[in-house]
Amino acid sequence: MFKEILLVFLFSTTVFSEHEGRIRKRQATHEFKNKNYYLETLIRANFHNSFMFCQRLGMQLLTINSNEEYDYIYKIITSELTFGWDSKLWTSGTDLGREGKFNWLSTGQPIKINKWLRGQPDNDHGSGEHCVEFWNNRGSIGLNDDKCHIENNFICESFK
Ligand SMILES: [Ca+2]
Ligand SMILES: [Ca+2]
Repeated sequence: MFKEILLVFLFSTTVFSEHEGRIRKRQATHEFKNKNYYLETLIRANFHNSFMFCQRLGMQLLTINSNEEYDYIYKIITSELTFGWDSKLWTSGTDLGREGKFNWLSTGQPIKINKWLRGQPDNDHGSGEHCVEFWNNRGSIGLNDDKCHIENNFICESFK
């Protein structure tokens, strides 16, 4: 019985991916309430490829559903990563469906938290930015809309 429980536990927290022809093990590195998180800090990908990468791990690109969860992710980024000036990390937030209306693509739910950096989202003054990232803008860290083709690190999540 214990062995079965252990196996279920291992299966639920360990994910595998195929990258450049090699299978690499991915381990969920953090947990908060009902979620596990995996921080992808080796690979940079555009918004869509980040989304698909998480799916291939059996996970989904990050959603943030409360200020509490935001604070937890913020703490990881600022205390455990080298997240210097102009560092960026994708979330699954996007307004591609309708300009100015931001949703989490992974769940289809509206973005309810208000953790935008000052002056954001700005859609790059109308020229078009539709994907949501964490951004270190000269020492201020928060959410920003950016061009979806930019290649960033990202965070995947799964539910326990
Ligand atoms: Ca936009
Ligand atoms: Ca912006």
